[in-house]
Amino acid sequence: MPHFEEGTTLDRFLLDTMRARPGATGQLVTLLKQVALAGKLVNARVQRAGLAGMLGAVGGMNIQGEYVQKLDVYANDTFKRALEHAGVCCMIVSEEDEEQMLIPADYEAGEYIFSMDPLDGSSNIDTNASIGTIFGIHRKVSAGRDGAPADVLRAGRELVCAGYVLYGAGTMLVLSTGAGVHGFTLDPSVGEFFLSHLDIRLQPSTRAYSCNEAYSAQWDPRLQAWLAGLKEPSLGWSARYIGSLVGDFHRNLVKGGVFLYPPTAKARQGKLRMLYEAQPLAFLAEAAGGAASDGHMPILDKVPTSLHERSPLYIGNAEAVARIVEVLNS
Ligand code: P6P
Repeated sequence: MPHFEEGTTLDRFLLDTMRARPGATGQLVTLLKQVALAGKLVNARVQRAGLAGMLGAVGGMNIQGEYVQKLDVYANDTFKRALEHAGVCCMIVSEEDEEQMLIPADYEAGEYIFSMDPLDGSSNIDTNASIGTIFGIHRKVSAGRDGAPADVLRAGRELVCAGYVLYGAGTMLVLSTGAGVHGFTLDPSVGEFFLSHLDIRLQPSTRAYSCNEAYSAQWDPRLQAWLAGLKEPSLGWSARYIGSLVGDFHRNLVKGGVFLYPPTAKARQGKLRMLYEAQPLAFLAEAAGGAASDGHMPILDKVPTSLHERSPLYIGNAEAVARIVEVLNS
C-alpha cells in the first residue's frame, strides 16, 4: 500500500491510485467524484432533517418556499442527477425505482452501471441514528449505448467498485476498487473528503454480534442454538444493533463484529437486497479480509435473477461467518 501524507483528499487519492491502472480512461474517477458531490449534497439535507420536521410534515412547504421532499426521494434524485449527465454511466438501478433508469438521449452515456440504496435506514432519520447511501458499480458487458439488467445480474465478484456514504456523527465515504478498503471523512468547513482510514482490515475473529433478536424465534433452530451458545459469560460476547444496515456494517468494519439478517416468517428470502446492499457490502467485507454469506454460499458468488432480489445476509469477521455457515449446514 503506497504512503499517503496527512491531508490527502479523495480526488488526490483516486488520481494517485487509479491513474496508473492499465487501460484507465478516467471514467471511474469521474464517477466517484460525482458520488462524493452527491454525498455532500445529501449530507447537507440530512443534517437539517430535524429542522425540516419542525417546518411542517415532510411534503409540506418549508421556510424557503420549497417542498420538503422525503429524504430518500431527495437522495435518490440527487445521486441520479449527479450521475446522469457525467458521461460515465449507462444505467442506474435504485431501491427507490422499480425499473432501471437509462441515461437520457441528450446526455453521453458511459461504461458503468451504478446500483444504489440511496438512503438506507431512512426510518431512523427521526432518531438521529446513522443512515447512508450504499452503492455498487459494474462495468457494462452488454452491447450498445444503454445498460441492461444483464449488466448487473452477475456475481458480485465482477463489481469494479463498491462503497457507501455514511451520514452519522461524522460523514464518511468508504470504498474499495478491490485493492483494500479506504475511508474518507468529510471536513464540512472546507467541503472536502480527506483520507482518514487507509486500508481498513477485519481481524479474523470477533466477539460482537449484530442482529434483531426479536425475530430469533423465527430463525433456523441451529442458528438459535449458536446464538444461545454465545451468551456463556466466559466467552465475553456483546450485542450491538442500530437497525440501519450501513451503520451496523460500518461499526463492524472498524471495530469487528458479525451482522446477521436471517430469513424470517415475514422475509422468507431475507430482508436485504442483493444488488445494492448485500453485494456491495460483501465486496467491502472480503476486500477488508472478512466474509459474507447467504448461509450456504458466499454472497459474491451468488447471481441475482432480478433487480430487487433479497437474500439472507451473514457478514463480518471471517471466522464468525464461517461458523454460522458450518452451523447452518451441519
Ligand atoms: P429490522 C432499514 O430499514 C433496513 O433496510 C436495514 O438498513 C436494516 O439493517 C434493516 O432494515 C433493519 O430491519 O427488521 O431489524 O427493522
